[in-house]
Amino acid sequence: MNEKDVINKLQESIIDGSIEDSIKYVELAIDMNMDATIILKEAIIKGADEVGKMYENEKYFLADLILVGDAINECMNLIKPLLKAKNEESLGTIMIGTPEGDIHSIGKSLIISLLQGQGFNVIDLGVDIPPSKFVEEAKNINPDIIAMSSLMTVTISKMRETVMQIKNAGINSKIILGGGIVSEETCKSIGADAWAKDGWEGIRIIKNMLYTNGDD
Ligand code: B12
Repeated sequence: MNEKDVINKLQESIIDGSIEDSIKYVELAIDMNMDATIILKEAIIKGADEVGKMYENEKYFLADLILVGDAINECMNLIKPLLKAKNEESLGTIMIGTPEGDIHSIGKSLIISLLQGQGFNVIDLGVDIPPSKFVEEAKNINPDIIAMSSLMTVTISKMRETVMQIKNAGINSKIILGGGIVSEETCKSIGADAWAKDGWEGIRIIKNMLYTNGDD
């Protein structure tokens, strides 16, 4: 089997929600010394996107999505160590969470792996996080950036409330949003500093927010 076959097989296993096969092909890709970013982009994210379309076309239902979510999380656990940055010094601290009302976690796991891979220290608050918890943790952690990941329209008002509470508490961390429902318009209406349409754009924007001469 060549690299392309392994990527295709991994993508298929994710779409099928087969945890056993997903693990088998991720392990094979790792044994073949494939680049972790390629495994992530070409197999895992493409598989997740495909499943999203199938759900929207009513070919998949919630139970299927739960299996897919578990398969993706298992794969992420295996490739996370390979994404770890080689440099010991942290590029900065990012605190991230999914706002109250939303339990989607796959995109958050992906952006966390990408950020850790670049050398950021990431503190994950988890999912369904109320505004007060963001504020409380930001006071303890003093992060350079506060990030929110959301896929549900109903959480827009919660994100707006979170941003307001963060600012009212005098916390100066920059705020970035990501996830399926975020756009330029929502970012402005929520009052955040930035937003990103995908994980890689997010990394570029975060670097630019922290270092004026960041990678472009
Ligand atoms: C998988 C999934 C689930 C799984 C989640 C499993 C898990 N562990 O996460 C389960 C089955 C649990 C689920 C539940 C529900 N879901 Co759902 N789900 C999806 C689905 C199919 C895929 C989401 C996904 O993981 N995409 C893949 C990841 C990689 O994409 P991503 O999150 O966008 O992340 C990328 C970028 O956005 C970016 N990113 C993400 N976060 C951040 C953060 C920052 C800071 C940055 C910079 C970047 C960044 O990085 C990633 C890589 O590029 C979507 C459909 C879709 N097309 O998106 C529906 C979808 C999100 N779900 C939806 C709904 C309605 C629900 C339920 C309410 C269903 C129900 N009837 O119960 C519940 C929600 C319960 C709740 N309170 O949250 C709707 C939301 C509609 C809306 N706009 O409000 C969607 C859009 C489906 C639809 N079309 O109706 N779901």
